[in-house]
Order: sequence, then structure tokens, then C-alpha cells
Amino acid sequence: VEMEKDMRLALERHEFDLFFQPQVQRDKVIGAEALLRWKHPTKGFIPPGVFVPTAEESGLILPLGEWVLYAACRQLAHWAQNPALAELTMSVNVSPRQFYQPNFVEQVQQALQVTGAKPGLLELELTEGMLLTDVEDTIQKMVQLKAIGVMFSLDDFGTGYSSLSYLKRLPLDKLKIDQSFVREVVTSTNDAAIARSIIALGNSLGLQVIAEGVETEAQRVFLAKNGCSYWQGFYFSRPQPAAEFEAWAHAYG
Ligand code: G
Ligand code: G
Ligand code: MN
Ligand code: NA
Repeated sequence: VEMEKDMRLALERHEFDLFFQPQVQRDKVIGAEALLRWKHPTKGFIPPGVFVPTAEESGLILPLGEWVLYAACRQLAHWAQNPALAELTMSVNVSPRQFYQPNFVEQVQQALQVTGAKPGLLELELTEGMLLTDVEDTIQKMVQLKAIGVMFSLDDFGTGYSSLSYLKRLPLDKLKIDQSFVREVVTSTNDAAIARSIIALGNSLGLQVIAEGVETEAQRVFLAKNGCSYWQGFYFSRPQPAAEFEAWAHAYG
């Protein structure tokens, strides 16, 4: 309850900010994931793992999630003015509660319209659990947004319980291999097998497969050798404020 009050104030006081972590394809930056940060005036920086669950329970995730969507789209519109950044995609994490709002589709359309961001560069990250709560509603929302160009990725893939038949029905563009499988992909034969299976599954369904949590050159090489050349992780860059991300992207190519 205390945190809930703090978060309400924080929204009014503009204490939330987005950090950006690059997504790369071999030697090219292709996009960024927007990651929410709370700069608390006295407690310092609070990571989303701590406050997102509370925001989700209290319903504050609705105004907060809307703020994230607008902030990410504003950034995307800003990048559009810079030739070196104009093609970058923006991945935004969507919470279950936000996605199941009846006006979610309108909210996304409005954020795009108001900011002037290009719909084709916006990618919404959904998680397995939320997709299956109401599959028909999920598909309907995804289809409406895909019609204007918005893309969808399935975050933390492999940790949930998607049945493969649902995976086939959902109009996804991308699978994100959860970082728990990437962490020991070089040393654990099980994790290696899981990673290979996800890559094969994604490829056979015509989905782009991106590995999260890539921290070492050995992991990167393993993934490349096994048909996954989209990567995200500390090996490339930690999530950074917009200005630092932009400088990093210019330097990386
Ligand atoms: O950035 P970090 O690794 O601390 O993120 C931890 C968790 O918080 C991740 O599961 C991530 O998906 C989630 N998260 C980060 N930013 C957002 C956001 O803007 N909205 C929602 N709903 N979750 C987020
Ligand atoms: O659940 P989601 O994929 O949205 O969470 C992304 C989270 O993963 C962010 O909190 C981000 O800081 C974290 N992250 C990104 N890259 C790495 C990495 O290479 N190693 C670790 N341990 N965490 C990472
Ligand atoms: Mn994510
Ligand atoms: Na993830």
C-alpha cells in the first residue's frame, strides 16, 4: 500500500524513465527494448522487478503502462529524424492487465497517432501466460494491431506453457529465447538442446528468433552456429538512458 501511494506520486512527479537495450543482428543494431526504471527521490533507483508486480496488483500498471507506450513512441518518433537511427524498432513490454483492457488496441493506435511514430517499427512483447487467458480476444487484438503494421514478440519463451497449437494460431513475428536457457547454453547440454529446439521451432514457424541475456562471446558463437543471429544482452550493452543508447548505436553501426 505504501509503495502503491509512492508510485501514484511518482507518476505525477515524472520519476519514471525508460532505458534502452540494443537488439543486434550480427554486426548491426536493429532495435531497442524499452525497459522501465523508477528513479525514487530518496530510495534511489528501483528496478521493475520490485514495483511492476505491485503496479499490476493495484491497477496502477494501467496508467503506468500507458505512459511507457507513449514514452517509447515519442522516442521512436525522435529517432525517425536521425538517419542513423530511423530504422530501429522499439520493443515495449506489455503487462497482462494492460493487454486485457478492452481499449488496448485504441490505446496503442492513439499513442502512435499522437507521437507520429511509425507503427511498423513498434513491437509489443507479450508473455505466454497472458496469451492463453483468452485466446480469441488475444488473436483479435493482435490481428487489429498487425493490420496497421505493429509487430509482436513472445517474451521469456520456454518458461511458460504455450501449447504448440496456440503458437501456430497466434500472429507472432518473433520469439525471444529466455535468458535462463542462454546463461549456460555453452556448458549445459540440456540448455543447449532447449535453445536449439526453440531456434528450430521458431524458424519452422517463420518467426524471427532472438536470444536474450547474451553475456559472452562463447554464447554468441554458439547461437550463431545454431541458426540464431539476433541477440540482446550485456555482451553488447546494458540497458542505458536514451542519450547513451543513441551514442552506443552510432558507434556500433
Ligand atoms: O529491466 P529489468 O531487467 O530489471 O526488467 C525486469 C522485468 O521487468 C522484466 O521482466 C521486464 O519485462 C519487466 N519490465 C521492464 N520494463 C517494463 C515495462 O515497461 N512494462 C512492463 N509491464 N514490464 C516491464
Ligand atoms: O523479461 P524481460 O525479457 O523483459 O526482461 C529483460 C531483463 O533482462 C531486463 O531487466 C534486463 O536488464 C535484463 N537483461 C538484459 N540483458 C541481460 C543479460 O545479458 N544478463 C542478465 N543477467 N540480464 C539481462
Ligand atoms: Mn522483454
Ligand atoms: Na525476457
